[in-house]
Amino acid sequence: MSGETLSNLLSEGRRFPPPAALAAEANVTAEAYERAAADGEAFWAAAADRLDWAAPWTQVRDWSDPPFARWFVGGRLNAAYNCVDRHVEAGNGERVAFHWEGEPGDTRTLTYADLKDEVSRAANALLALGVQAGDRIAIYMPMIPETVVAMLACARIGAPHTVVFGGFSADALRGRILDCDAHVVITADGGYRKGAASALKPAVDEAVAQCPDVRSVLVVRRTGQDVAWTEGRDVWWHELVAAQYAEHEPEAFDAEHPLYIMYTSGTTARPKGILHTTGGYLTQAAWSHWAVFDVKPDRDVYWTAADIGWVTGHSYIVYGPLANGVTSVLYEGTPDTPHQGRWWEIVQKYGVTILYCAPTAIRTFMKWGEEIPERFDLSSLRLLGSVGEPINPEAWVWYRQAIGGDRCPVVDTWWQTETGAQMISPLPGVSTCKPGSALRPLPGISAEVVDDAGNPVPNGSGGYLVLTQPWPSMLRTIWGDEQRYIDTYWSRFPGYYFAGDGAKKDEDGDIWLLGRVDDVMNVSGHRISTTEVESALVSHPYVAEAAVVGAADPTTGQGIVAFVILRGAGERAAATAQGDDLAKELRSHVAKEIGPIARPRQLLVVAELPKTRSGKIMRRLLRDIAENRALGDVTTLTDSTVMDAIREGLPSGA
Ligand code: 6R9
Repeated sequence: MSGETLSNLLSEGRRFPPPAALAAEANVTAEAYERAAADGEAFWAAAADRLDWAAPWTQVRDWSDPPFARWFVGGRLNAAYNCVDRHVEAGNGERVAFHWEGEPGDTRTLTYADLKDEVSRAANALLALGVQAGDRIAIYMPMIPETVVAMLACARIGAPHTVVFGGFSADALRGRILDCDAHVVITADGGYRKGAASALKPAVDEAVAQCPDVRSVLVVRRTGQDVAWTEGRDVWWHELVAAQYAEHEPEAFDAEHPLYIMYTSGTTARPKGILHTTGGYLTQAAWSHWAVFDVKPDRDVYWTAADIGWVTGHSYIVYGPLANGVTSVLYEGTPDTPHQGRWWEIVQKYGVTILYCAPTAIRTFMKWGEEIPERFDLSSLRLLGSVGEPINPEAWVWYRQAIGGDRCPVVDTWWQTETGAQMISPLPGVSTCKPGSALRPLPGISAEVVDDAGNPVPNGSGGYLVLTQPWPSMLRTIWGDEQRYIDTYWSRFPGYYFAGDGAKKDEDGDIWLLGRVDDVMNVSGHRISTTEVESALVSHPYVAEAAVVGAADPTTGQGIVAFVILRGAGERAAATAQGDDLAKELRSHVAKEIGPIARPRQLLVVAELPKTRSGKIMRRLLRDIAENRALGDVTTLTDSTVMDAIREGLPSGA
């Protein structure tokens, strides 16, 4: 990826400076930003003061044995105490921690005082089940308050949790339970999704049947649906937890005590168990949440509209917001149940001020049309965030205008399961935003874009994103596989962490993420990122969402195949024009926007795209279709029927 890379994204010229009122009161001002960026380790030492430590640390970071880092050496703390008890002790027990909204419309409000009681009871319940510090616990739950309570109860007694997304199969769950050798599973009978009760317990039963070491399954009753019951192993949450004392004395653990394992898919079939520890993780989750979202705990109503089974839910539904003592919204269900305005109804109802979600959601809302959010009062919003994939400039601008009333800054935050917290992002009171760019590394973070040989590229060029210094919330290893940790992240560019993402620096040195490096196509020797072609397609008024893949081509090496979802205008045009004309127009539009080399060889209109739980398009499966192959592994798809629908809609021979 060098000078040959085409430069459509870099011609994006729109600029959005911070609103004056927000800048004047911002948690991080321009002056503080300059100072922080120059501070190095002292910056993180100050950030760690956001937490309550039971014993002080003696060294900020220990990088004497790279790539194995230790942060806040010798410090001791309890993550749950920091997220819950200390806010109650400070007199904020009556502050709402979560406004929870169930999909069917039932609601619950949990104050920090409520949360302290619930977490203490759940911690006592886990102790009653024989759990000890260091034991792993698997959590397979819907988006209900007990999920947060379960995670914090684990943290409170030093038992690392591994949350497995409720949409994953019994197979996926079993693999994770076995990999980290969890002996206890916390689950629910089911949860509500798309207007119906969706069972979870049967998948646990199926998974655990082949996990001989699982001795207890703690089950929350959410939907009331029938469940099979294994006496002696299964325990109802409402029986065991409710019977416990609401007092539990939190024990302080070493800063490097494991907090959780989050599995993420790699290039091979076996998922990687990303290990996060306590002090550094909580410091960076709390600091980034405070700085990037400019949260004011006494005023804001904060909402990360993501699943807790994704790292975004860990850092920005649970640990970051709670460490900061913020009021959050937690929503169980899907955005179009019972109607396509559900999110906006929730924003209006709770007066949400800060919203954080994924580009895929934003593009879906674009497809549904701005008339839907227009029906709701969204004037409480003051800041918007994006995470999970590169956000196309058109989607960014739509988000700012249709949702943010053209007054809310949009922060595009780049990070990974492995980084634990946000790494590259604008700061809303400081940065002039550019649609589609995550801009600069946050203070205390060192990122670079390098060429094949590991040398920094000049401004205006593209390459590979690397992190050149360790950071507090970095993964410590891959659970049970140190060699894989070294090989995957630290071997491609010695001394640097290789993120696996392509990126460009523009003329100002600002960073534009281009997607995973395996999402780069090679067409007649030209390297073209899928993100650039997708952004060109989404900039056409007919297109809501696009996924682009490179398919093997006998003459050009790879040919560009585009799958598009139409917006209302596009659907009307498709009804009047010949399908071929529409495809031709869109292909020409890409040629005009980027250059003739980027004109898709083939363009298919589809109703849905295959996505993972975190909203990432599974281009691998689309490539299978484009190359006429049998489908690869679909276990991480949120909805496996999507692939059948795409195949059925294909013109014969495609
Ligand atoms: C938090 C999360 C990590 C991968 C990452 C990159 C993509 C995330 C992005 C982004 C462009 C952003 N990604 N945020 N790409 N701009 N703002 O998503 O973690 O599920 O581990 O995915 O997601 O490709 O490498 P995870």
